Amino acid sequence: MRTDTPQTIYRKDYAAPNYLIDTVEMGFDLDPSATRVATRIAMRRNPAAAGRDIVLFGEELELVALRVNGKALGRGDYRLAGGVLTIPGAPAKAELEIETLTHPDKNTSLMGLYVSNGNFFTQCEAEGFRKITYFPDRPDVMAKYTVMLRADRAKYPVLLSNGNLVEEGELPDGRHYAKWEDPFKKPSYLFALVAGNLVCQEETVRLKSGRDALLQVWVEDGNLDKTQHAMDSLKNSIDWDVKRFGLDLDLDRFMIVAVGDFNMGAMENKGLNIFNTKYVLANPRIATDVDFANIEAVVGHEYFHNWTGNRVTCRDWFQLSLKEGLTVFRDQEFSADMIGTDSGRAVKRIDDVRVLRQAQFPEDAGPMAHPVRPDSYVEINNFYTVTVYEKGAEVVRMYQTLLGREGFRKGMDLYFARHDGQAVTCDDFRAAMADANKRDLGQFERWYSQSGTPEVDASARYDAKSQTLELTLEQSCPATPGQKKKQPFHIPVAVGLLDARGRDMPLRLDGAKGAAKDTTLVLELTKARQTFRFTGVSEKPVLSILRGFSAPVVLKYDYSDAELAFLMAHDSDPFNRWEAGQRLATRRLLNLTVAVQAARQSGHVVAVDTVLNNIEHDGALTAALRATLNDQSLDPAFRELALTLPSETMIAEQMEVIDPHAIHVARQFLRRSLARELREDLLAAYRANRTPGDYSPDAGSAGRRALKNVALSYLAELDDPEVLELAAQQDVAANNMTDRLAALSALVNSAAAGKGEALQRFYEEFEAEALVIDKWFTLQATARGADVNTVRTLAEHPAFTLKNPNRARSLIFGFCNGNPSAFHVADGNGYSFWAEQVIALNASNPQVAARLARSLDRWRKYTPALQEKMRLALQQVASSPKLSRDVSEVITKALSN
Ligand code: B3K
Ligand code: ZN
Repeated sequence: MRTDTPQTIYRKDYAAPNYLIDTVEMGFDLDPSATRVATRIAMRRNPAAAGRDIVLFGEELELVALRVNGKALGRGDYRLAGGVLTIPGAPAKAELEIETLTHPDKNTSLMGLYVSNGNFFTQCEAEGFRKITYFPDRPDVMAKYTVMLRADRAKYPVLLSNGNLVEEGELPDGRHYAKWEDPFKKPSYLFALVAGNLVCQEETVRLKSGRDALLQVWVEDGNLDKTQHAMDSLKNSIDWDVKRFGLDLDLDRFMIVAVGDFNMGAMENKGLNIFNTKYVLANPRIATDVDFANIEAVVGHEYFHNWTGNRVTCRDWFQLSLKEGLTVFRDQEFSADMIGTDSGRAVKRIDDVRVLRQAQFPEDAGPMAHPVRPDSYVEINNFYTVTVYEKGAEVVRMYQTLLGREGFRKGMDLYFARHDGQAVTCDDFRAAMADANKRDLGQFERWYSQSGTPEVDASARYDAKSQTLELTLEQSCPATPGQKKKQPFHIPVAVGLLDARGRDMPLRLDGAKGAAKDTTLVLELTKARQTFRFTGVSEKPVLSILRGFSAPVVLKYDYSDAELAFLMAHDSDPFNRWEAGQRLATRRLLNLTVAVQAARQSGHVVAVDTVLNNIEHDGALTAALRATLNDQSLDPAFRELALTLPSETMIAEQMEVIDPHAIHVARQFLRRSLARELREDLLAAYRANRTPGDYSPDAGSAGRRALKNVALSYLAELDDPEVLELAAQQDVAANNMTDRLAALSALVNSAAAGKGEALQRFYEEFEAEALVIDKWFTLQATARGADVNTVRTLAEHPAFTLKNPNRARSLIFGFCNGNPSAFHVADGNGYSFWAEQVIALNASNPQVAARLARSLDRWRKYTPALQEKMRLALQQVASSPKLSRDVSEVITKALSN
């Protein structure tokens, strides 16, 4: 446990490494209780560096021996303090030999070398390599690695590391060895080893270059019936990267290994990707449509890192979005292309924007707000955030929006031509985009340096006489920690105009040459306020602004309800078509929330429902949703999204002061009234979208299931016997996890008598499937009626453990982040529970603890009574002993910003 006073690291302090490395040779004698690691590093002084010392990082290591050019160093020859080992006065060329001991079975942080279910795994990004050996563990030190693994053959028959297997054989005492060589130089964070009792599905594929590559998916025995989808996704990723970006696999062998204990989703180690089982294992029995889609996305993401991250890596961790934002953008495009259809692409886009708004906008508005390229950090693991990833991906997407697909590709080509094999910065990427397209992207830099979500206020004036439309766009950005004032961003705003019949009008900007032909124009907003004049606008149009969500901003425009319903029915841009419905629903939900609060305040004893039932009925929303639900020309997946109301978190972010309970009551009320009014339409959609026959996870079938199941979830609000019978039947008859879970969820969230038995049956059937039991915990933690006591009881269940990150997330995060009204219960019990869990996790796994710690980020936005209780809980964590750097940073920032 690191308990030293946390230090802040600043981007401006970057200095090149004193020494560069050519080769690294490592020998591992693997043993769960004490693994000996012998490392030989060929170093030479970096002519570009100012300092002369050899600087190595190490954590939780026993140093056994240290030699420079064959000479053993004594305690007087080096300094060791605060995890930094410094060797002064070293020669310009140094062969460094280091022997260390680590204790993998005691490693509960899951960083460095650790044991999961008896097998060895590593996780080195960001700074885990220093838990294996002393090393210049920073991404701008790239080297070629040769790795020798030795272990007991019976217990650890499989020995894997990066690159190619060059030798293997027997050793005395039932041990064996395998030697691996990685032909590419890489930073230490991409090092990996796996040793254990594993089996694999493998396939040889012919690459574009004509070479053959061996693809393998490694899992524990008994899981080979769950690897096909990951293998297919990998092959599709390889093909896609060649087609879209001309990037081929550069290795003879590419491995994916699944592990049950993992802090995040997956890791792109060169040639040896290590994955959370959640993003590998799938078959219809255990995985939902969403799981199948996520596996495709994550397999793609890690594979795409091979070029964007591994061949070209980050100079320092402040540049993390250089590889993450870009690779998320690439995986988003991959998933969209895999669906293929325009409407499928739109559905994917809506999904991605939903994640951004649900998680990144609040981050940008909270105490942990940071630019896409942060200026400082205490613990880098805290900066693997939705801002660096998802907002980072939006920033990359904006290049494509501004430069066009071809221009973007030219920029990518130049980026690789210039920087292959290097560790570079976000500025280098931007320069490649600018130079390849001969564009000035100077102002675009602000997307990297300024935090906060910009707001764009739009207003329009139509002049019938001159047939012109003036669209004025005004941008601003709220203050964020450390950044009071912001400079204007370079914002691409895609705009369309609809005529009275809902058709796109051809667009022409004042002064533009040629006839109007495009129906969407990308306006470039670069000033604080700008007016764009459209000419030849023959009638007063309805505006469709920010089509496709062309920039990660909040768009304010004074739409009338009628205009929104019109856009929802007609906009040719599917994103804005969906968006119009969301705006309408948000408006309604906010009004209802205020009504709930008013009813409570007036001290009425009448049920809030009675009050809500009396407030003016909103026909516009119901009618628009009915029309969408019944519009057979629309993709079922799109209709499902249109029917899904903004989440409670999303509504909360729209409020000046968050009142989670009122939001919950309002949203439930609206769901129930919609279910009542649309009952017959929902039943019809339910029946029409069944997917009989063998299960297939393709987007079309998944979309039909999604629509059918959202219909079921609405209908279950009615608690009527006919509907509950449908759910019960589906629960018994389902041939796939998507339908099974949807049925169970409908039952559990209703007043159905048999829900207890259904839950029990589900548990018994899937007891041996950890990933399904995770779903079982989440379902109950987020169920209507679940409270702190429900979760405390579940935490006592024999299947629950805080030590497994997936399990901890399923129940604890499920409740704290996924059940806002129960978590924010007035007595503050949710917060006490949270504090206990953060403190418990802090002792075993700081990274996971710090994620949970962020559940109270937005505490200052809540009602005063809740705020006070949250502050106490935060202080309780702050004052607990032995706080990790990870948790301490999050809590300190929450309390101070
Ligand atoms: N690069 C890893 C994330 C590592 C997280 C370290 N705390 C996975 C990914 O983004 O592909
Ligand atoms: Zn990534």
